[in-house]
Amino acid sequence: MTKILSTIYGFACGLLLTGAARAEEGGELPDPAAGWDHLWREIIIDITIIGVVFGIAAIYMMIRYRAKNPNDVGSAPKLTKAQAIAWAMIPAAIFMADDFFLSAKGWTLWNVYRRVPDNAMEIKVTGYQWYWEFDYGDGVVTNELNVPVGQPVVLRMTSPDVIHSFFIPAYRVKEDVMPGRVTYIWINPRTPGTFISTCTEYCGTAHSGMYTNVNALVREEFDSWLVEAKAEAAEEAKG
Ligand SMILES: [Cu+2]
Repeated sequence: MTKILSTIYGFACGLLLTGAARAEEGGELPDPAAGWDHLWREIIIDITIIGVVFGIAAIYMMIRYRAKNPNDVGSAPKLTKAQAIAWAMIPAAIFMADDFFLSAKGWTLWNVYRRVPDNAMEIKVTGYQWYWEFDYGDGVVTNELNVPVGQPVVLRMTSPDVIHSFFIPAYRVKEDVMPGRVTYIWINPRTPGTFISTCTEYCGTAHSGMYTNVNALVREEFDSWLVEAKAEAAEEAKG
């Protein structure tokens, strides 16, 4: 039995150490999406190991201490008070340590999500029943979101009608978009491509149609698009 306990303890220590070592990696600009994936994998690994250890212990005890005939009343050795407390507290402490460790990493990641990099480009997002509008300034407004690769982008979001929620699964970001308030998310597009964004707060009849593309364009492509769009907007403004 002490062997099982020490094995569990060994697993927990191993998790703490590898987790701490990995947390020090990185540097440059944080990538919320990568951080999210990392934490997700870590939680899955943790609960799998803990589940397997406990599953094995449970099966072992079911077989080892099963009733051999219907009149069996069992004859477990009495535990002293200290032993009973230790058996309850030590495994609980191991789990709690892992839980605290994971929540600490969760808070660290949350700080990454909430701290917008200084060099972030701002795009205003408005959620309407039932479409999205993206405002890049100087009269440039689109219904698909264009972002440059390699540049952090902060989305400042609001709505004139009801509560929506802006979700870009590929970037692991989601935030409510509502009247009378400006909420924000920031993303760090790393690879060119077309991704989906969608409304994830039921907002009326055509809610399910309230999705659009997120186009991550290479820098030069984005810049020339924006220059052109600004020129067009200026032309229109002149009438
Ligand atoms: Cu909506």
